[in-house]
Amino acid sequence: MNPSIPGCGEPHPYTLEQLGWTEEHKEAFRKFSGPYIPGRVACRQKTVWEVFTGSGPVMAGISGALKKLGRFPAVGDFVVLLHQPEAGSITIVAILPQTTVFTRGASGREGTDQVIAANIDTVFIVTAAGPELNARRIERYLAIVHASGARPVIVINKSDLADDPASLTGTIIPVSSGIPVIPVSAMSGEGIGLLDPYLRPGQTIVLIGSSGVGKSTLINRLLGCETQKTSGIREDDGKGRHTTTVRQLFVLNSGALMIDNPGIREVGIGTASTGLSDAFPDIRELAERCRFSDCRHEREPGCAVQEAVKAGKLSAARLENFHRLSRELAFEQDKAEIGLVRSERKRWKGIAKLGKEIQKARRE
Ligand SMILES: Nc1nc2c(ncn2[C@@H]2O[C@H](COP(=O)(O)OP(=O)(O)OP(=O)(O)O)[C@@H](O)[C@H]2O)c(=O)[nH]1
Ligand SMILES: [Mg+2]
Repeated sequence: MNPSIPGCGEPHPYTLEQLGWTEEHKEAFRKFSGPYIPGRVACRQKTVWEVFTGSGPVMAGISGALKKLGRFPAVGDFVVLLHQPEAGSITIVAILPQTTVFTRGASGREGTDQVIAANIDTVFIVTAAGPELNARRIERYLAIVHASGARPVIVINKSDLADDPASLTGTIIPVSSGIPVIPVSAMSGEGIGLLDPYLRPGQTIVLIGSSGVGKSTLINRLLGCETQKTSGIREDDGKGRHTTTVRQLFVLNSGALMIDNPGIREVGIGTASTGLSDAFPDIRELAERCRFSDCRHEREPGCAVQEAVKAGKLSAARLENFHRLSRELAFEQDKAEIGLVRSERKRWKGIAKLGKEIQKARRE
């Protein structure tokens, strides 16, 4: 038991700096004075948020104004709390500006990406030895992580299951474009030290990856205790079988902050085209030599990308995945645009209605 860790004993208060609070946050918070206190969202349970403040964790709801705006704080967000001891309530009234926003990719009905976590420095894309190890899946993850602004790191877990652990990186390095690829065993602890450079105090890391790759086992290893449930027996949420069902932020022994996630079954590509371009820098570079600047690298004459495939310099499967993700991106962008038009139309209808009411009131 480590009593300084929530879940391993009594939760201790962390200073705001230990929670990743920077000069920028301090500056943004300056306009709030009086009964307001800052904190960082550690967990969300439907309509209640667990927030770590400088004097310990609190449970809070959100203000009606935030609800109306559809602004729901994400795990990792720095928020402003209104503490009213006489009413016995603590309410989140504002979300401080986010440095990075990591989204699920697929946009919702209103065309907005679903936020997984905010203010993330590094994303550990966790995969595992065995059939899970798949270059195409990693390309997809890289595209969404690049779009978030956070730094990606690829972690291949369960290296203890591989006959030749060194060979694990061989499948992934060709698609990683210089991104670190680190084989580890969360179970035995092998290779865990290689993650140290990313686990500095105040740094925030989010774990993403399919269910069962060992994200929670990795958290437990880094916490030094069995806080997160990891058993092979899983709760069925109707969409798949996940052991972890809520997103949660932990403070590690190293001082880094780490967010565990329920396994992601399907990640959408999102709406930012920069992510796709950054995940395929080889194609981006080749495309500069295509005859046509708007070449789609399909059947166009003078296509340097197709030529590279023919010459065996670029894998056909990689190009095929690039095409698949590009189509998805175009679809998501269209959906987002339609969502924007819809919400704009709704806004104008509201303004028109208000105008009519004002005119009517003037006549009366
Ligand atoms: N052999 C081996 N098994 C591991 C390792 N890490 C995790 N496991 C096992 O893999 C199973 C799944 O681990 P979890 O940590 O629950 O996986 P998860 O990614 O958190 O899964 P979800 O919460 O469903 O997303 C458990 O039975 C773990 O004991 C490892 O390094 N080696
Ligand atoms: Mg888990």
